[in-house]
Amino acid sequence: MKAKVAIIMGSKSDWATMKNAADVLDKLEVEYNVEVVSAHRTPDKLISFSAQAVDNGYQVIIAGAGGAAHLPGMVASKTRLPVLGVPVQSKALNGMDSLLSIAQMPKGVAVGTLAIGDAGAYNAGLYSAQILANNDAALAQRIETFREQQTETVLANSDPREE
Ligand code: RP5
Repeated sequence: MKAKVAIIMGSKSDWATMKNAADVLDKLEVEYNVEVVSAHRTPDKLISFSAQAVDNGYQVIIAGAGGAAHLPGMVASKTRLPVLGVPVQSKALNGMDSLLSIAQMPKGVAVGTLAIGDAGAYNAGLYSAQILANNDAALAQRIETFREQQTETVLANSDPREE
């Protein structure tokens, strides 16, 4: 079966962050492809990737970038697929530049913006699985189980003084 989720990022240096999206998709047994697509360094690839995304079988695109993070917005400008934008934590401005670049889209072109950094990437993976689960009962059950286990773990470790 073809992967329905694409995880793309502006640079190989984003992988340490974007791996969090892959990790939760692995946990939930959701297939994905991973690729570097840079808005500024490979603009033609960005256009062709986005324009062909529907025909290539994708249903959700997770796009992470840092700094002048134009990747998610530009991908969204070329595809009707839901685009989840992950602001990578930049060195110079701690990811505030990434966040604002991704979040502040003009009316009419939507990007779902997640939190800065690892949690944002992880939640982008989770969110993409939740979107797919609307049409996949087995995946929906795996997500329910994941949520129950997460709650049980927190409840079983409720004393903050214990390791
Ligand atoms: C952005 O520039 C990338 O998404 C990355 O977060 C940042 C720095 O890229 P490198 O210089 O590390 O390749 O396009």
